[in-house]
Amino acid sequence: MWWKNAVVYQIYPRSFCDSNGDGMGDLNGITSKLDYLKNLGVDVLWLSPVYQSPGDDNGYDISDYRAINPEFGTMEDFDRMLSEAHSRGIRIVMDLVVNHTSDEHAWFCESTASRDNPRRDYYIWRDADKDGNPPNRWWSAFGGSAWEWHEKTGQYYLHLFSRKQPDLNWDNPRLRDEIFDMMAWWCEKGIDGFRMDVISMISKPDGLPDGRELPGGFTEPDCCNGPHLHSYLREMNERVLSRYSLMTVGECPGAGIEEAVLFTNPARKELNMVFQFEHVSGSRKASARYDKWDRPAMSMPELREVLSRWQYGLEKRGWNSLFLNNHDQPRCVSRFGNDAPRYRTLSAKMLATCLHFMKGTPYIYQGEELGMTNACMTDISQYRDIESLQTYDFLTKQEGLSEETVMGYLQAVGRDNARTPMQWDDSPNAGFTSGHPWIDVNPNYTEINAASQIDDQNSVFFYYQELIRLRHTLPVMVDGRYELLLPDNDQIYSYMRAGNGTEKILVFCNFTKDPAPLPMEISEAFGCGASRLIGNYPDLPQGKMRPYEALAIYIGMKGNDDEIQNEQKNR
Ligand code: TEU
Ligand code: CA
Repeated sequence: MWWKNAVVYQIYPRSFCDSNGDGMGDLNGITSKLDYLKNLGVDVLWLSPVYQSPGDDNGYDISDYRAINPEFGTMEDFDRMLSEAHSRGIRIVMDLVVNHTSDEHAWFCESTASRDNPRRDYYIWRDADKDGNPPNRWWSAFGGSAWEWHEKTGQYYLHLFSRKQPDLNWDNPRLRDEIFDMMAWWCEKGIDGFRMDVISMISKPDGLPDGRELPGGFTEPDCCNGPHLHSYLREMNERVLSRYSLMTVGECPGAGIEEAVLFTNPARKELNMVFQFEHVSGSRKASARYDKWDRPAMSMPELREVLSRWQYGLEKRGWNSLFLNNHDQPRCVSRFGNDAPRYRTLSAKMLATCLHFMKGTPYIYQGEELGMTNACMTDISQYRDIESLQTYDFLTKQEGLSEETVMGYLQAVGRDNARTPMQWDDSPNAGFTSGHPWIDVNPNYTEINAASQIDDQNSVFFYYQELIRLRHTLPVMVDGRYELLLPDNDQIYSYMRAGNGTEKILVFCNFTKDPAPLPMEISEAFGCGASRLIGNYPDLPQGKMRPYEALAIYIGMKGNDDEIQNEQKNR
């Protein structure tokens, strides 16, 4: 199971590297940066969608699964990128978006042609109720009703996301056949796995019942973990996944630990791992009328409770994905750390330490390895994400919230924060494009960019490189059992990874800008021959942990200690 030792790097292609000056990242841009990624040390690249798409949801609205969006290049460009990655020992995982297609997909064009078209029920159609209203009051994730009226055939169709993303009807075996054929087609091309977009939503609840009440008279579409979900995944595994050496990760909104075990328990032959969202959904200790937008940030003790529960929960029963960032989340150094210039590098390294020493497969989102921060977009015209734009309209126009309040929400947790161009160097547009970028470059690119970090031993890049190297060389970092330490400390998140024998790693992370009393476990460990694995200060803490200090120490068989210390000396 190669993916248990792997570190995955997520690329958002449109914002990664533009090779032809049209302001849009592309496949040849990715190919040109494979040596950078090899140097970082990552094993797998997960590409957000590059398939043919009108771009309503930046490619998560696919109109042809077997064609490359010309904005990103050609299928030849894709094949070259794939073989260049493989020649460097890097694997490629594609984003599989099969809960819905674009409304410009040929299947939907047929489905809307007539009520008796053979592909009509590839999608989810329902009659209006007696008053002409939708069959239920479900809310779409991007605002408004989850139902769109289709005049020509006189029915509503379901779209849990944008109206240009009609949901597929997975209860239709012929639809499943077409999906599995398409997946096999990509596997035959030699890709190494799939990240499966909102895969927990593909089986809709019988009768499509209204969920909990939401603002605007809508209700929650309770579509996660539906009645046939696991049988569809077992069918997918049997007919496609089991026939190739793949890594599969399901994006599973609504999945708790027990669902995650059902997805990832190897005996069940479904998926290798899942993305759960408890730790990136804001504090559960406060109510929020508008969910992620006005939900207060999670405190470290809350974050520690969630992450620890998942570490314990999947031990010997499944496998965790470890992430604090992706293309839908604000930048972790801004959300969980401190992006003020004085603390940005320190807190970025601290967060990386906290995440990477846990049990599971770590995911690095493009730019996270540089400590890239949230963008500061002050005008709604700078925003590109359909979720941001439709939320802005709903909250200002329907809910009457002030522009200032809503812009504050977007600046804090909007998805555009993750989608500003990768910052390569301090040349115009951060070296991302020689043209006009599709979205503004974060102005701090002059201070935060790859060129200034790849040779700097104190950079965030160098620190991630070392964390990845440690994961590739320390089996206890992959297999060791997780055990929480200092459970009541409200500044320091500390845990242990225990190997079979006496081997263990102790991790200490001060999540605050205030010094914290030095845990006695640190001095005790060094008292019995521990060695420093990595830390974000040049020397060991004396008497207290310093602002955002992170420290990982190794206690193991004597021989290994000497090896580790020699390695340290030689670096
Ligand atoms: O995201 C699913 C999802 O739940 C997101 O809506 C996310 O939770 C939300 O944006 C947080 O505010 C996947 C993709 O990652 C996302 O980019 C797509 O927009 C969405 O599915 C539809 O394909
Ligand atoms: Ca381009």
